[in-house]
Amino acid sequence: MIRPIVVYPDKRLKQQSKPVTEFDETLHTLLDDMNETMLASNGIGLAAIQVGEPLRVLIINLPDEEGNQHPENLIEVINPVILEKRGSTTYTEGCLSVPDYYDDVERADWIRVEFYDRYGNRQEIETDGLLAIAFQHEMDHLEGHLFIEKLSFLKRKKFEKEWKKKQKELKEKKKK
Ligand code: Y12
Ligand code: CO
Repeated sequence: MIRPIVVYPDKRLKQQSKPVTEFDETLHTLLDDMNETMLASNGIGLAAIQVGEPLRVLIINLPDEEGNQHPENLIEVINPVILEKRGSTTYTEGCLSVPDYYDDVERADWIRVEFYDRYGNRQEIETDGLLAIAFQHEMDHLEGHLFIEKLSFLKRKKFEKEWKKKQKELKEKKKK
């Protein structure tokens, strides 16, 4: 089932997500719904809080060179912890909870992460490039942080101004 995506500035996005304790059917349904929701919105990553569930759950599915996403590339990540990180890289990020806004964000270039799969099995991954960026972006959601918080003061001010203008325009359009 596709679930509605929580959009900025909804307060729920500031919530700290809680660890998963039960690797049961409810969790599996959440993961399946998140995947359906992410694919329907052309996303490559999604955290549970973005569908209103304050749990430490996220999914990532990076597209191939042709831009296609494959089910076998889906990574389901539960209770992740970054064990090690190195270097720095900058990438123009976007977020389904901040639609139609993209900006450069600096993050670690390489990370080692521990997490659990949907059955409660411990996993470890060492990764760099886009996958490392996606992990860090989605893990920020678990702490109640969005990529726009990493913008410079001036860029953030410009974003807020543009965002308010867009919301106003959308409101006016709905009235008609
Ligand atoms: C690198 C950078 C950021 C991430 C986090 C995951 N981000 C996304 O999945 C963003 C998806 C997104 C999709 C949009 O929709 C379309 O392109 C049709 C979009 O545009 C609108 O909503 C209008 C914005 C963001 C992982 C790796
Ligand atoms: Co996001």
